[in-house]
Amino acid sequence: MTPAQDLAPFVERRQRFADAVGDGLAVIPGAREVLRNGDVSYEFRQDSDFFFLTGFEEPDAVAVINPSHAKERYVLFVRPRDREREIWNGRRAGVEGAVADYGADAAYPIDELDRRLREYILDRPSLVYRLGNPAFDGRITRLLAEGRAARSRGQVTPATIEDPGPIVHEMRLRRSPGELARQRRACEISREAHAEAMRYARPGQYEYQVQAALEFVFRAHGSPRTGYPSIVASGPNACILHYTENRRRMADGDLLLIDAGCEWEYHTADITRTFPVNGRFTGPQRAIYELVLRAQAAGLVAVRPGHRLEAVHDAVRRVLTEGLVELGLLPRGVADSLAMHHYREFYPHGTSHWLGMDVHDVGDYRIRRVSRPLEAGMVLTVEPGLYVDPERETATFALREYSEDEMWERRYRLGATAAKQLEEEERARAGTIVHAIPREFRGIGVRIEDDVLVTAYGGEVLTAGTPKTVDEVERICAEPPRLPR
Ligand SMILES: [Mn+2]
Repeated sequence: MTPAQDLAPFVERRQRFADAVGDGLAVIPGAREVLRNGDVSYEFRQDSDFFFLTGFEEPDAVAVINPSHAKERYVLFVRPRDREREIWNGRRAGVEGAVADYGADAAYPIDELDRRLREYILDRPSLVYRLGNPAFDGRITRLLAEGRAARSRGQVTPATIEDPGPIVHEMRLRRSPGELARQRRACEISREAHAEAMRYARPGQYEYQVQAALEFVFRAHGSPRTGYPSIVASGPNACILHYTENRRRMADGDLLLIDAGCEWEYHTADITRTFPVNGRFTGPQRAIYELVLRAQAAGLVAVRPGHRLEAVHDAVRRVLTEGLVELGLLPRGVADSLAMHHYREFYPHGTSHWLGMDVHDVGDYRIRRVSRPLEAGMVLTVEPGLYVDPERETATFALREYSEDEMWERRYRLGATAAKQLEEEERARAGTIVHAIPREFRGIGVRIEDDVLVTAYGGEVLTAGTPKTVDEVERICAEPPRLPR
């Protein structure tokens, strides 16, 4: 089997990684197959860090990066060729392919891993391995314990374990031109799929039928899989943030919230659009929709190199709060509603996450506790939303100002459960105000999400062109679908 990809980017990434590993020994396990039922496994997808460094897509592989070794600086441990197993389960590169097609200095059958690692750790002061992998940690512990016997005979074995996560994740956070091209392709296909979903949906259909149309477009363009389970949430389901059952029958007058993106060569898109199933927003739907749209526009403007990530969230919640006050959804004025975080009743999630090989991609959001400045090459989402509980006639707001930063610190210090309990107590002590939720807004859930590249000049919306204004949305909803229904 010949890999379809160019090896150069992987060679370059491994070189940068090896520079950081220095005289240590890095062990990077790939993903393993997980049994689903009977003889069936869950669909396999390679671990993102492992793929980033190797380009190798098979299960049960381990990469060893050993920069100070005389010959075997990059070694792959893989499943060996096996005619019978390959007839049942598909082709394998084998040790030959790992060297010839993936650029390893040497390759061995995965069964030889423990024996070879025992040799490799000798005279290596540190082991670079990410603890927290339940299928692998025991092996590493055993290896180090056995290594002590070698120490007693005077040989050096690793005295420290270093986490490769921060090294690899900082590399993944800033997109190279090649990575960006993949990211753009995922966004492009996903844009087409969202547009078709808008054409396709109509009252009386089930959510899964729209999901099928959407994912047909992904697959027909050659995307191997979605980046995460598609959320196709109509009517009150839009108020369930990670709704993935997708089996409700859609009614006339419903909004449909779709949060879905496809993967393209290990990069994923993440787009959310909300549109009326019958093609026309009602007055209250439109009021909420346009408010979320204005908030998103404010968030997009705040994406600039040098601006902190939290500036995006600040811009979004200010606009949302102003609008919520104006629509009568909040009991107090804008300043109080922001200081008391009352908008959280309707906007309980954050505005952005990193986007890349994983939908919630790696990379720190804060550095030494301070929100991170954006840099050219980073990709993030901007995704404000408003969700009005379909069942609650009133909402209770605590009259208590607080800082979200302090709440995070506290959660870290006390643990989530104790922090939550303390927060409940404080809420109970503070006065509360019960506010009636205008009936016309109940059950409306809207989210609008785009993917944005930070450039030297500002934000470039990679998902631009996905219908978004009220006019654009209503126009495309009126078009006949391209897929049969
Ligand atoms: Mn998202």
